[in-house]
Amino acid sequence: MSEKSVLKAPQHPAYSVIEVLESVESTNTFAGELLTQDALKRRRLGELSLISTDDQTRGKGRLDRVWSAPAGTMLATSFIVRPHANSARRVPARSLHWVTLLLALAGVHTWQDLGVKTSIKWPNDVLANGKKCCGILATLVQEPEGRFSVVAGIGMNLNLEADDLPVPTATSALLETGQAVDPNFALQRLAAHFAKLYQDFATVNADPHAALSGGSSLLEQSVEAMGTIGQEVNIHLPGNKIETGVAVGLNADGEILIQQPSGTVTSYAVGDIVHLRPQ
Ligand code: BT5
Repeated sequence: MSEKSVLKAPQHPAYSVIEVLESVESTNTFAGELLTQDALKRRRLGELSLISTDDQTRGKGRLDRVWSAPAGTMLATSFIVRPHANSARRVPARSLHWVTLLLALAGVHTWQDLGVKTSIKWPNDVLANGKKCCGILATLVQEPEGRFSVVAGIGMNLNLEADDLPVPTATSALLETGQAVDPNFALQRLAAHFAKLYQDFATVNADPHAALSGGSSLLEQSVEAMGTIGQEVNIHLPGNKIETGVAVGLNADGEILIQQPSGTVTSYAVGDIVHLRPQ
């Protein structure tokens, strides 16, 4: 076994603050506190900052669920996005929900760099071979001065062995490729992909239909990377409701479109999707 590599702060000009922590309860909680507690620290965050660790001890999922992995096996990174810090661009508060998809796409590109083909499961998972290798949790935060920012966290399962998996539906880069991943390489790639996607999107004033510098729009890139589209799915809705249908697309608000057996197409902004026929 090679020696565990120490996580170091990557260099990237898009980020005002890049902080790598030896250990933290939750990078999302840490980032949220940076945004709300100290005006001086908050101003230093600029438009983009990131916090990362490979030892997260109380990781959060959605709806009070837990995100967990043994120390040293999973890269936990939170991006702090403050569009209002850059007066040259217009990313209105109502467009901030797109940050989840921007981060999911950055995750897919990073896994590609690691030699693993992945797809996005709407709204916030990245899957490899139908199993979850990344989870994403984005939160809208109102700063004390009134402006809205986003904390978007991603957990990447890099070097978990089969015995380390917290749930049987999880997988890791090590399990998919048989090769251990250098977390510094993964973090450097993730930071670069997210910065490029976010900056491209901000440059077109957060228009999901506008062509980004890669050629296609955010909507087109998301649909292309989304394994959910074309799948027969169950969508579990708040209040224990379940709808079944075929996921046929995303609308201009990033909501999933589900076609029910009757032919009616309904859009959903939230919900847990279960793919009924794993890819
Ligand atoms: C998520 O929630 O998948 C969001 C996970 C976000 C984690 C990142 S790490 C950096 C940042 N800081 C944080 O505190 N959080 C973010 P959800 O869709 O609710 O899925 C949670 C479910 O995924 C759990 O109930 C488990 O079933 C499963 N799970 C937990 N740990 C996992 C892991 N390491 N790999 C795969 N699945 C896992």
